[in-house]
Amino acid sequence: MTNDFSNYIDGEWKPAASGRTFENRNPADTSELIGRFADSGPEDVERAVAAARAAFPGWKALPAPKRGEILYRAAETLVRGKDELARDMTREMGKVLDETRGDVQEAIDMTYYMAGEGRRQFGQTTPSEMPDKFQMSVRQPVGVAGLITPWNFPMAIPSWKMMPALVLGNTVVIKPATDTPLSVVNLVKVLEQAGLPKGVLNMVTGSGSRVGSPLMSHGNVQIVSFTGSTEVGRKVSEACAPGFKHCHLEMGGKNVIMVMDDARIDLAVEGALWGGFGTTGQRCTAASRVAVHEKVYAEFVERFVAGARGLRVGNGLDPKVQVGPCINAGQLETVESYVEIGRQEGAKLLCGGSRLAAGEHARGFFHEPTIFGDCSPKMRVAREEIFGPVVSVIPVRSLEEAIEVGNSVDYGLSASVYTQDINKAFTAMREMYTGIFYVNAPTIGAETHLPFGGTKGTGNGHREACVQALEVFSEWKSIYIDFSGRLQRAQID
Ligand code: UN1
Repeated sequence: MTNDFSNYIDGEWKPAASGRTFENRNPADTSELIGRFADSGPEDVERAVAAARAAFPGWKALPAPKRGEILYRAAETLVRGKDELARDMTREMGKVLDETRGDVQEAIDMTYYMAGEGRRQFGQTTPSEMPDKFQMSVRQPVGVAGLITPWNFPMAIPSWKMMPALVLGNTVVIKPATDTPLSVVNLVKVLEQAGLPKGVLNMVTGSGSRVGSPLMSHGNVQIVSFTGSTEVGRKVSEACAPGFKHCHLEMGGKNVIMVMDDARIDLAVEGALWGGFGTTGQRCTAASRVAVHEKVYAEFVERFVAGARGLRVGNGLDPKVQVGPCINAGQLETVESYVEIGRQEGAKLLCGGSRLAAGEHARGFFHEPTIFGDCSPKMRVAREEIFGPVVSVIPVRSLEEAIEVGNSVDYGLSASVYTQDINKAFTAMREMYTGIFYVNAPTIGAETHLPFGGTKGTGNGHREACVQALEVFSEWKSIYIDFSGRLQRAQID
């Protein structure tokens, strides 16, 4: 069955003004058409922003606990629909069902969390320097939020942005990734059903150039939140700068697992397999580098390679499959080009290295789990984000060297250490300049109630999830109330 999906503007499902559509196909089997979606342009963005702007005063005026109640109802619907939503997501994105269920779960967690924020959103009160004067700070919504979301977490990341924005009283225009619009359509339907007033949430599907660009530079959009590549993030930042727009960026990663000589090798191998090849390596938190102490290097590599060879690659709907396809032809080509770069740089190809195109893999974008060994930290495969099933293993002589290698890249999202020595664990935790750090666990798997984000080329100082997300989507107002009945002059009286 083929479905046509429209934009969602001012509480109505409307095709693109141009009437054009684009196709969304299953990356595990491109003969399966997921649906046709509105191929929108600037005129659709204009209508969506106008609707969001018109809805803002009413939504802002609704008491925050009431806004939270709508989110709470949405979370309950997500819980009930989890399996079906996960299946839709696997069909359009490719990752295995366990992982798409995890993705929906992250959306559920964030929705409940932010529903609770409807009854918190705490400000401060502090004593005044003067008698008979009271002072406090309160959060205020920023206005219309433009959200630009990626394909690798098709429902989780949209909800990480949407839920804090909404509970704080902002209205939203979201542009989902063209590879995974169905999951955002599903999320919008859930919120519609939960009773969100019209115009508060709007969705416009289409390309980055015809939808994303006009959205991020629109004069009536006050905050832009983007997750995607560092290259595009820089463009978002530049588009926001002239209007001093709030801008939240969540970008690339080149995350390292450090395996020390006292580590539990079985745990480290399992962690590297899950961190490196889970989601086909298409996570910004993926463990795409492993720095291994020379004393355990041979043992680790042997077991890691054996594990990678044993991973079953295929259609994520098959419960026996562990690694799904790359998201699209372009991403698969990027992976292939990096395999070639690694070979030419002299990295040792230990397993994988080719796309899979025969039999059950014939109609999808599959690539073998690939490991390069004996990498130097200067190699491009050990420094650049590949966003695919490719891991570079780097031998090191000490924890200090592992930390230096770990910190030597342009990104700073996540890092991990495997060790039984608490002193080493704390040293690594303190010295790794990343936003997230793990001990005896891989670099992936962040939960929604701690801040999520990174340093350097990964982010621009903000964090999402947890209460830190409230900072992105609100502004502080400080209020002084003088009830002395006379003029009190601060710093003078
Ligand atoms: C991402 O890859 O953009 O920590 C997000 C994790 C997930 C989120 C990843 N909870 O790996």
